[in-house]
Amino acid sequence: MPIEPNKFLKSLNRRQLLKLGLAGMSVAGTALVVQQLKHSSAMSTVQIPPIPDGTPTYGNGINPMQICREFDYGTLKQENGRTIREFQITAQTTTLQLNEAISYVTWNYNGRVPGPTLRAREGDRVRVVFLNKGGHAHTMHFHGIHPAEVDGIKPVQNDTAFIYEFDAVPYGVHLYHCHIAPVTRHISKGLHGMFIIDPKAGRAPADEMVLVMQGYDVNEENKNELYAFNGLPNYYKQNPIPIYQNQLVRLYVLNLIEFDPVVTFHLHANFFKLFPTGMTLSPTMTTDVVTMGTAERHILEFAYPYPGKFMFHPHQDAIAEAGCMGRFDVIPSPSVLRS
Ligand SMILES: [Cu+2]
Repeated sequence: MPIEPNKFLKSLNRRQLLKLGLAGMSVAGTALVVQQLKHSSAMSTVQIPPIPDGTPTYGNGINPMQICREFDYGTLKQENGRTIREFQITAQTTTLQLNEAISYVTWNYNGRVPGPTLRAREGDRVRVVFLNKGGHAHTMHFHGIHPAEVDGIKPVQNDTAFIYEFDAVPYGVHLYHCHIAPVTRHISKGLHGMFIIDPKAGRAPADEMVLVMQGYDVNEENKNELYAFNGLPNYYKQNPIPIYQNQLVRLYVLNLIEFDPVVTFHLHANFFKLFPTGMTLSPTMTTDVVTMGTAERHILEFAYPYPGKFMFHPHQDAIAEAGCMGRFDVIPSPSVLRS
């Protein structure tokens, strides 16, 4: 059974916290990092840079710098010898400030776009308690293998609830989204998120991160005017994500851009190993650009040998210029962390 974050934290002394890169971080930030690390077998080898001071939060409290490394492992229960992961999801309607000029009414899960990154281990039983407070009929349709009655196409009316329960198979990077017609509208207004199923044996320790690509059809003309990684246009362009030089980064990348049939994901000044749909334990290719249709998702692994700021973006450059643009800030590991 995985270690609960708070118990695990209390068991660490200051030196161990320093090795994890956690000393000096807020309790909330620390808990997130430990949640992220608790599946890895050699946690102390991964260092996570602290969130830079002054990193802004916009809109309805979404902080992309925080949610890129945030994973929801649910509440663990044991029933009949099986591990159950129970997740609580509420559909809501909230306004999000997309930039200085545009505020936009989103339909979302748990008040954020994208919804929480749900994470389970292969073979767990997943139970999602879905409450619809969104004001419209919505659903949760998961990608994966499950019975028809929990496929998430039957409308859940406003002010009602539904429980989706199924086995977490197969391992990989998956997703969930609302499946009420027009699905383009329900997804692009924000009802989507990532669903990661870890392989039983886990993966090598890495600085793990989620990037969900999304388009905003602000004018409701079935065409996107703005694009974003993790909800807010240009956020990571203005606030580069700090990563450590020479440390393995594992990106979970999902394309949920409606109305544009395909985008690529391109990484500057580097190459990445590609694990298609996260369904392999060995990479199938090494490249610096991967083409992704809507709902396609992959694991990308890389490390940066040189410090500095490096862009990532779709190479449909009009889409990048309309907000789907970010940067990594590659920084040397502080010497205190090397011991
Ligand atoms: Cu919906």
